[in-house]
Amino acid sequence: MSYNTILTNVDGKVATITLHRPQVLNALNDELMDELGAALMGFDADDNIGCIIITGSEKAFAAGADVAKMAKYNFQEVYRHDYISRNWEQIRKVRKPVIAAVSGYALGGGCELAMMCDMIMAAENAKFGQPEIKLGIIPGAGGTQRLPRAVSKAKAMDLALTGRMMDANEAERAGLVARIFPQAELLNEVSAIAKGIADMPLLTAMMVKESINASYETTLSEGIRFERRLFHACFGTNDQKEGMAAFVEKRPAKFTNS
Ligand code: DAK
Repeated sequence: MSYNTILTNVDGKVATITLHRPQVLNALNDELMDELGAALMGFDADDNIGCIIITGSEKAFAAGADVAKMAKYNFQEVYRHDYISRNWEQIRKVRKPVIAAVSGYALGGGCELAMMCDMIMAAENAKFGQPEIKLGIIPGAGGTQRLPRAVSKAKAMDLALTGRMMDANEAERAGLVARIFPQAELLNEVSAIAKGIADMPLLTAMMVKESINASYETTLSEGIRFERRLFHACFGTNDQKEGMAAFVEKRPAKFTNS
């Protein structure tokens, strides 16, 4: 499949999607979000893929939604057509692990897209922010909801009300970023992490993702009940039998994703 605004690459069981609108720092427009959604759905459905990486360029993961496009919209249009909700939500349907590998700017919708992934790995030059207030809008793709859950109310208010950027170290300290790597090594390092995840039993990885994501939507006791049910379900998989037999027999496990 060929795309205009993204590049895709498959290496073993790892699929990498590179946002590719270099002339506008990967500003996110309708076409890009449609293509990203299509690629994600395709890799999620592909039994040969175990983990997906979304990345951008050295200078920008994505500098936000395309402001030049947005500038012309009015309330009637965005409300009537439910502006960009349609294609921005696709990533939430992906059941396999998705890693954001962020180098450079992840601003506005770019930061929100990174936060929709299951974890963010950052290069030392990464910069995160929700500068929408400077444009007269509020974050519109989950920034006011996911950011406080990731970094605390105080820091989310600080970022969204001042529009300032936070660097990779601050983002890691605050809990937004899982790990930081030198810029030149980011993709290699994240690919190795993704390969490790893709080599895990897929159904179990999907259950881990589903269960952790459920913790954002439920009470503690309901979340633990949900976790317990999935934990019990693990014992119905061949990979639980294989994983534990391999441990007991002191040999590497051969998972079959079944
Ligand atoms: N949109 C369109 N073009 C952009 C862009 C953007 N977000 N960001 C950068 N560009 C373009 C610049 O206009 C410039 O184009 P030319 O002048 O070369 O034609 C080119 O990319 C290079 O940018 P700069 O010359 O500005 O590069 P600098 O290194 O000087 O500065 C910068 C980099 C990232 C600090 C600066 O470009 C910047 O401040 N960019 C805008 C950042 C921003 O405000 N982002 C938030 C946008 S609002 C929703 C979903 C999403 C959203 C809302 C709703 N729903 C699902 C409902 C999201 C909203 C947003 O993201």
